[in-house]
Amino acid sequence: MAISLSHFPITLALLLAFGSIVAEAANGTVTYDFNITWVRANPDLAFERPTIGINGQWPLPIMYAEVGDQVIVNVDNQLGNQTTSLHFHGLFQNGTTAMDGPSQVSQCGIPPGSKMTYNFTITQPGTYWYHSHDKGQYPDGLRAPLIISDPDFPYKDQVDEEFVLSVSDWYHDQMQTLIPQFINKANPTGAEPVPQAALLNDTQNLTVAVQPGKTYLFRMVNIGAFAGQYIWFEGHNMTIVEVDGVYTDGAEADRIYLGAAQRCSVMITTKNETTANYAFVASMDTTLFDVIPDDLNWNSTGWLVYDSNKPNPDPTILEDDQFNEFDDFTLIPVDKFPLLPEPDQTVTLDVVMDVLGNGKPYAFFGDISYTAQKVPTLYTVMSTGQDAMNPLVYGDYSHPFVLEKDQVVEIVVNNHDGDADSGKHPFHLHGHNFQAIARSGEEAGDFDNTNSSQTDYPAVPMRRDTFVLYPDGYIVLRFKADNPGVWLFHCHIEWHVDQGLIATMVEAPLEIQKTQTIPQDHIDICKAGGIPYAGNAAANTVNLLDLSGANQAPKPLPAGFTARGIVAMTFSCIAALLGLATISWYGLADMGAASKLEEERRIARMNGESEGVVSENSGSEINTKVG
Ligand SMILES: *[C@@H]1O[C@H](CO)[C@@H](O)[C@H](O)[C@H]1NC(C)=O
Ligand SMILES: *[C@@H]1O[C@H](CO)[C@@H](O)[C@H](O)[C@H]1NC(C)=O
Ligand SMILES: *[C@@H]1O[C@H](CO)[C@@H](O)[C@H](O)[C@H]1NC(C)=O
Ligand SMILES: *[C@@H]1O[C@H](CO)[C@@H](O)[C@H](O)[C@H]1NC(C)=O
Ligand SMILES: *[C@@H]1O[C@H](CO)[C@@H](O)[C@H](O)[C@H]1NC(C)=O
Ligand SMILES: *[C@@H]1O[C@H](CO)[C@@H](O)[C@H](O)[C@H]1NC(C)=O
Ligand SMILES: *[C@@H]1O[C@H](CO)[C@@H](O)[C@H](O)[C@H]1NC(C)=O
Ligand SMILES: *[C@@H]1O[C@H](CO)[C@@H](O)[C@H](O)[C@H]1NC(C)=O
Ligand SMILES: *[C@@H]1O[C@H](CO)[C@@H](O)[C@H](O)[C@H]1NC(C)=O
Ligand SMILES: *[C@@H]1O[C@H](CO)[C@@H](O)[C@H](O)[C@H]1NC(C)=O
Ligand SMILES: *[C@@H]1O[C@H](CO)[C@@H](O)[C@H](O)[C@H]1NC(C)=O
Ligand SMILES: [Cu+2]
Repeated sequence: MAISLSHFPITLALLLAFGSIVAEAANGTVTYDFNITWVRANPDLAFERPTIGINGQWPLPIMYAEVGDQVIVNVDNQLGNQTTSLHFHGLFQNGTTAMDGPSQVSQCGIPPGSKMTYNFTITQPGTYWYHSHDKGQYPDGLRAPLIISDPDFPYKDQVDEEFVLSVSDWYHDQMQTLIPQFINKANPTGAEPVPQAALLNDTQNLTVAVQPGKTYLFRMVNIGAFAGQYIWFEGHNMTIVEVDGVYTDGAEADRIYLGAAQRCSVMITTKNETTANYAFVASMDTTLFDVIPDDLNWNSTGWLVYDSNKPNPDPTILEDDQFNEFDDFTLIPVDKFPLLPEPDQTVTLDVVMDVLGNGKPYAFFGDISYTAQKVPTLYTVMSTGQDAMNPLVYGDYSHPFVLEKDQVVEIVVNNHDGDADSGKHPFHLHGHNFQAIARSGEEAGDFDNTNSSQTDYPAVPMRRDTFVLYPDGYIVLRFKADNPGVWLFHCHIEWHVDQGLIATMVEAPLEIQKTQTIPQDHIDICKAGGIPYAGNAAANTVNLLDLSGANQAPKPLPAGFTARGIVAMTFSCIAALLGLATISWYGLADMGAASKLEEERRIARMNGESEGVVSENSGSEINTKVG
């Protein structure tokens, strides 16, 4: 990492003396040179594994900038065997949608040996993170916090010092191994791989030296792949002051929940005496796991150390009912931005988990499982003229919604994920934060908008960019389409991204054409990777409404076979083959070659055809399915 010298002293001074100096507006340039390579890491001291590092290091550097800065990130992909890309989670990329990061959406994946530059202006303060947005890659280590400091932070007079604190789940296997085992005929129920450990700041047993009688700001970020985490500090309450970059009126909580990708900044005031040290805990939400392995410790402990000569006590074992449930829906933004008016366009998305005709488990909005297209969606916008307003050109399986400039858009998500034990989903929108105007509890059924009116919603709704949907319930979100760009809406559980739980918002495409350009180095990486960068989703540049050859999800189950039936059949077949009593992902290796072949034949017979469309493109879901 190299930070340009002109800017470094300002950032450093701010970090060291947060809140105690008056800084002038920065308007500097912050440059990061990121050489992305494989390194080895063992953060839970249980297993050393290849991990994706930057400039030979892991944990990765935290990115810092200030509101008004120009940020330049020069990425050099030296992984050798995988493409990559970087997404700056939560940044609106207003006017720079090409810098948003998801591969096959706003860029081509950066091939090994290639370089690409991200260049954008910082307009938002707060707590963010950056991560790979390519082929389910970030849980291999390519994720870290991104902090935007703000001379006008509303609580600056109350804060003495600040800490960044990441929480994460951690896997011992690599994603390229886990994804094909997960999206596999041997796993028809779609049981997600269970992580091996929970990490606090990419380690465990973290000690944080604190002084008595001071107020600390903890910027907490869940950079994990899957698990939501409960976080609490023994003997200390938290005052929430920011979620996902949105400052909130101070709200007291004794425990918070951070879904994957969510952020929360809290103020903690230390005690006046140094007679004891206090444990704090990040505890993975085990209701997401289909099985809890016997040897899994789903808690990670740290300590507020008042006196390093005193012992660090074990955390007290607590039950859920010993906490006051804090509901982020009740937060109020400091800016008091009012409820948006009735929507001009409503997008209703039903979350469904099901097997397709190839016997493998997928995730759907309605009946569409997102499938990456041949041409990145943004490049289709740029090369289709007036037809860019026609959703057809983006391919059905990118699940596109074309939004008109400045429309008020409402997204309703109903949770039909049948598995009552695993139905929580943290939904994330790129390019915006949204007003969270309704969220039901569990088992509420679908949202009924036939009789809703503005008065049913908070006058000043909470805003954030990632919001948790509960099992068999709904969420209702609103935003104004005032940021021309191509923005994904997806669940932030990386397994569900891999399974296709994604829709694409194509916002004001004609405006993008008029006001934005694609830098030459972005086009060059497409050329290097042999990826088409013009035309409709099927790379047809002549007949833009001819989508033949566009990538599709595997075919559905043949008529006459219900998903439940095939799951039961596949299940009993596998159970018989492997002698398993219950299907569980944990410890279940891929099937042996012989049984695999038999299984494939059997499903092919049911389909009355050979294997699905997926293999047509590349022979692997990893390349075709994952956005
Ligand atoms: C990037 O890292 C690789 C592996 O450590 C090294 O061989 C290469 O020289 C580095 N490149 C740059 C530009 O630092
Ligand atoms: C400098 O940054 C401030 C925000 O800190 C912004 O309001 C202003 O427009 C920026 N000026 C330029 C020239 O970019
Ligand atoms: C890529 O390289 C890493 C580091 O050498 C290795 O562990 C991994 O298995 C490779 N992955 C693939 C898909 O080849
Ligand atoms: C970044 O973008 C700005 C604004 O478009 C431009 O002036 C600048 O030259 C770019 N810098 C790099 C390194 O690409
Ligand atoms: C977490 O790690 C970062 C980067 O090393 C460090 O700046 C920060 O202070 C750590 N947080 C805590 C609570 O120790
Ligand atoms: C943290 O402490 C536990 C309990 O002593 C130990 O099992 C674990 O290996 C430690 N982890 C790290 C990373 O130090
Ligand atoms: C935390 O807040 C609760 C509820 O307001 C209060 O009962 C408790 O005493 C507080 N604990 C501390 C350590 O301040
Ligand atoms: C700590 O001391 C300060 C200053 O004397 C006082 O205002 C505050 O109430 C004390 N805090 C606690 C928790 O006793
Ligand atoms: C994790 O912490 C919770 C809350 O204290 C406790 O109920 C649970 O037993 C702990 N789990 C393990 C494996 O220690
Ligand atoms: C609107 O629907 C809800 C849920 O079905 C129902 O409880 C409520 O009475 C309805 N309100 C009106 C005004 O019809
Ligand atoms: C994007 O910038 C435009 C023009 O400055 C502004 O009107 C709009 O509110 C911005 N949108 C977002 C999401 O920041
Ligand atoms: Cu999900």
